[in-house]
Amino acid sequence: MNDSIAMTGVATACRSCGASDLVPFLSLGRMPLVDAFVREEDRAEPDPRFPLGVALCPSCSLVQILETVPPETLFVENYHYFSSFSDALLDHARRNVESLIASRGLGAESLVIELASNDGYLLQFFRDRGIPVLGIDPSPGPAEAAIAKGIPTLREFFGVELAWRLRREGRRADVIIANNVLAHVPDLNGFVAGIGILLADDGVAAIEAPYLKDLIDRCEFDTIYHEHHSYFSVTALSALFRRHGLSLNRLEHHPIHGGSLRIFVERRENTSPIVREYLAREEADGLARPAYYRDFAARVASVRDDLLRLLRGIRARGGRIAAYGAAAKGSVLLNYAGIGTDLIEFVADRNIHKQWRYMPGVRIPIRAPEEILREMPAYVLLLAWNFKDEILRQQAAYRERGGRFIVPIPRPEII
Ligand code: JHZ
Repeated sequence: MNDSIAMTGVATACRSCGASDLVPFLSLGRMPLVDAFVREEDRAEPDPRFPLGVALCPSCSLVQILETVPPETLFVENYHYFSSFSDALLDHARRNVESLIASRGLGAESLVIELASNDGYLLQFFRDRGIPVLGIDPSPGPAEAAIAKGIPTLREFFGVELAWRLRREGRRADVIIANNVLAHVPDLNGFVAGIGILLADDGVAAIEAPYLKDLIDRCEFDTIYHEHHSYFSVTALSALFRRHGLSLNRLEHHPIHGGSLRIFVERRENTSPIVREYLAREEADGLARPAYYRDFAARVASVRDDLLRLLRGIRARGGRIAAYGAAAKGSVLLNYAGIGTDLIEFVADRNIHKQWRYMPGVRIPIRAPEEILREMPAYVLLLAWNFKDEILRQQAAYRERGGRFIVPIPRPEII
């Protein structure tokens, strides 16, 4: 990878409704690509960096980043995220599948299509119940892992063109699943139009996306990076789907990834009271108004300052510090705060595709989680704070021996 990657552009209009009065409210500076984990042989090469600024569209309430890095750069050349490394995520996926099978009466005649199916972490549960599936994912590593598991997977980006091709082949989905992908598509309207084309007349799309209100209220600023073009309220989602003849009929609010919405979208309008409640609450809270976001940048800066003070204090007293979770959000936190090997010795991660690489930008080495017990640093900074319960359980021996975790978000805290 070199420095010559071109951005496809800097936004001047909302990527959902097209309004041109975007209101910027946070800049995280020039950020490397957060999933571009650096190989040993590339260590001397500088990371390409891109401006990372966030803005609100007051017309439709979509929050969005202003710079667009080409999807091929993000998801084909530099993507090492495999969903199957988190037990909590697998469990969340299994429960989602069971509830869809029951509520939709799915069987051997049905077709479930997942957009951004990654390594088949979710479709495997449908397949195990004899329900035909098709995965779509452009990332080579995860898509090949899915195919190796026997999950039919198209290694492609999804949009109107692919949706029409499948439909012409006679394939329409009874259920479309799209988890943590809506935020990732630069052409939001093309993607949603594709869902409209591919969905059977009485089908449902079950879509998960991190909830904007949780991000702002809990200061989860490290989930803002170039892979995530959009940050959704229910208001923004409802307007987006309506534009393409689809109705957001039902929603669930889950704790996964720091707070996510699971929305259920169908052709026929049948809006449930909970959707109306969320829309009314967002209106009352002012999620579409710039005032809601006014103090966010100051809160983000104070998390950074408190964390740096804490880490530097530990180092000044001779304490050793490691980190857990070579997460994309970890790359944001470390780079934004300028935390390098002077403060953190290594980052532990279970994902074998990330181990023995380096965190982008700050170049902290990534090792297996077993290193924590072997090295016994006094503190471990929990970069994957969204999997706190699972990771603390797994690291019980480290804590029993006196090791402490630092949870950075929503405010730095030692536990
Ligand atoms: P995790 C990813 O963000 C990328 P990231 C992506 N862009 C997206 O949208 C969000 O997910 C939703 C490791 N781990 O899931 C696995 C352990 O080592 O918070 C991961 O490398 N041991 C698609 O990267 C990292 O931590 C464990 O026990 O911020 C977690 O990354 C567990 C639970 C995880 O997502």
